[in-house]
Amino acid sequence: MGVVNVTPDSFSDGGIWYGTDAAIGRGLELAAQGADLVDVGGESTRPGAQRVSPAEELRRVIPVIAALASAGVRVSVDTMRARVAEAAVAAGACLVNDVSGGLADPQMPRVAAKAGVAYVVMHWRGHSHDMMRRAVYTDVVAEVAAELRQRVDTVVGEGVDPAQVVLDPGLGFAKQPSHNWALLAHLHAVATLGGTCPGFPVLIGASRKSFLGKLLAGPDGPRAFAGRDDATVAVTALAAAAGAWAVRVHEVPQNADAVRVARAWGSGPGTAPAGAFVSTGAPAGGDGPPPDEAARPAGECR
Ligand code: PMM
Repeated sequence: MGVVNVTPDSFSDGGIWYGTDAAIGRGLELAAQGADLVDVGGESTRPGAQRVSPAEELRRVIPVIAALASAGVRVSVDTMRARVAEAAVAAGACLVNDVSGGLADPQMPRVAAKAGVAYVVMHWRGHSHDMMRRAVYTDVVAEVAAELRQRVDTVVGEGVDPAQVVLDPGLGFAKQPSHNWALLAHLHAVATLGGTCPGFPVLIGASRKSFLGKLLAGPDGPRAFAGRDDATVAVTALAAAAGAWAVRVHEVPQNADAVRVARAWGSGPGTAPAGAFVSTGAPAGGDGPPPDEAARPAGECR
């Protein structure tokens, strides 16, 4: 999943793809580079970010989504607003990526259900302006799994087909670096909602995030965004080998290569296949292969 932030203020690429034409061009480029999905967002979620109006968000994303979809690109919309998701699906989006997992806008699950598209339910504890004060956990893996479980139950209760649900641990969203690393090391627990169900597809968004900058810090402080792409690729390879369904990244070619390496690594005799707990390679609800038997939806978890 390649990222196109049509924003002036996203944390690592804010402003670069802000204009409609620049954003369309970037989306086409990411697709040509091998992105299976292009994720278009019009609202920054970096720590401390303030919200934009619905009208401004629509103005930013809809022409980009319409142009990409009509060019044959599979597009997801990164939004917390039902109204934006609805317009995005009408413009051709095939996945709703809701970083709030339906918490920010109570209409969102119903819109996703009605649209019948894949729906990313990310772990989230509140809006960006003060989310880091909510980064308090005793057992981050168990708590994230339990909170995701509640969200899945809610969205399924609102009519979302469990087979369309993709989970995301929400790296950096009300998470300190140690929380992100713990979640990455326990993707199976995220996928299975703490072992309470066979497993959902999992999306990972680590690309260029500040926990990577802190890991790679030198005497002058955290590594700058531009120097975090190799570490992003390392996370991609490890996440893909652990079975992640997709990774959300700013730079596609090297991450697509890492996914290929992980697949090959798991394909030899006597090895567990990459994607041991989730399907890989095609969006849920898309026209790719159905989820593995292991990746059964929440409806069968009870
Ligand atoms: N991270 C960002 C934005 N959208 N969506 C999902 N599903 N998961 C993420 O981790 C995620 C996201 C923030 O990163 P950006 O500012 O580089 O887009």
